[in-house]
Amino acid sequence: MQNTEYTPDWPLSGPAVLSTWSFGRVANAAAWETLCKGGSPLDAAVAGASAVEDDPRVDSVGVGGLPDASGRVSLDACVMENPDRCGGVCYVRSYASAARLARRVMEDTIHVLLAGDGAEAFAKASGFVPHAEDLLTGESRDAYARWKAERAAAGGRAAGAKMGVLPPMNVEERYAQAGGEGSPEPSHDTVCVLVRNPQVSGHQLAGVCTTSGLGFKIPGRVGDSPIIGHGLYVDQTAGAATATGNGELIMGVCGSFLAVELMRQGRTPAEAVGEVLRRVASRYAIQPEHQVAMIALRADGAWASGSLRPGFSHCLTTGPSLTAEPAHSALAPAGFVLLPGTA
Ligand code: SD4
Repeated sequence: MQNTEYTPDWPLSGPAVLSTWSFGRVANAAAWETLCKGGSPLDAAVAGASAVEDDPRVDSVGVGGLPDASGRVSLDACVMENPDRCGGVCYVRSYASAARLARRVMEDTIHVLLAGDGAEAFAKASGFVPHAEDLLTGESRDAYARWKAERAAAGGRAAGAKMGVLPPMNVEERYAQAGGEGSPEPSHDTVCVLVRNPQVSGHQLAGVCTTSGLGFKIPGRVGDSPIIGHGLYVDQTAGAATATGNGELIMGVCGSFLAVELMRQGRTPAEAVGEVLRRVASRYAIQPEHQVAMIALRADGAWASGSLRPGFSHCLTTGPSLTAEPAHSALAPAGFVLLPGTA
C-alpha cells in the first residue's frame, strides 16, 4: 500500500457540518436542522452528537455502546468553542447524554472535566435523568457475552503481554458493513462533530467528541475523547480538529491540539492532519488493529479528513444534502497488510 498524496483542502464558503464515520450522517442531519433553526455552531454540534447518543437504531455512543471488561458501559465526551470555552465528562455510567452534560460542565461550572461519580452527581443536580438500569442493549449484552467466552477459550493474556484489549481496525464501521440494518454486533463508539457558521457574530466554530471508548477496555480506562487537546481542540483564531480511533495513540501526540497549532502556523488542514498521523506512525509500534483518523476545519473554511489507514469515512453537510465518503487521505504506513473488508 503506497502513501496517498494529500489532496488540497476544499474551502467552504458557508455553514458546514463535518463528522466522523459513516454513521455521522445521523449527527449531520440533526446539526444541520439546528443551524437552519438559527442555532449556534455549538448548539448544532451538541444536537448532532446527542442525536447519535440518543438513537436506539444506531449501535452507538450512549445506549448500546460496547461495555468495558466488567460488562459496564462508560461514556466520555467533551465540547469546545475556544480555550476559555470547553468542558467534558468521563467515566459516566448512568447517564446517556454525555455531550449535553459536557456542555453543562463548560457553561455552569468553573471546571473543565468532571469524572465518574462526581460527574453523575453533577448530572443529577443539573436535572439530567439517569438511564433506567444500565446502558447496555440486547446486542451489546450479547457482544459482551461472546467476548467473554472467546477470551476464556483463548486462555487469557499471553505471558508478558500488557493488559488491555485492542478492537479490530475500523470496528466502528461494522454497522455500515452490515447494511445499516440489524448490525451483527455493536459497531461504533465515537462520533466527532465539527460545525462552522461564518454567518453568525459569536463563535463561528464549535466541536463535540463523544464516545463509549474502546470496547472491553479495562474498567476505569479513559481515552482521548473527553480530554481537551487530545480528542478535540477548537480555537476560533486557528481552527478545529477532532480525532477518533485508538485513543492511546492520539493522546501521546496531543493529536487535536497539534493539528490546530499546525493550522495556526499556516499549515492547511490536510497538511496538519497528515503531520499528526505521521507523528503517530513514527512514534508508536503500530499494530495491525491500530487506526487513527482526524477531521480538521480551519476558521476560513478549508477542511480535511485523513486516517492512518483506509477504512475511515467522514460525513459533510453544506446544504440540504449530505456527502459521506472515505477519508481524503490515508497514510497507510509501509508494511501494513490491510485486513479483509476494511479498506
Ligand atoms: C477512545 N478514541 O476511547 C476513542 C475510541 C474511538 O471510534 O474513537 N472509537 O480511544
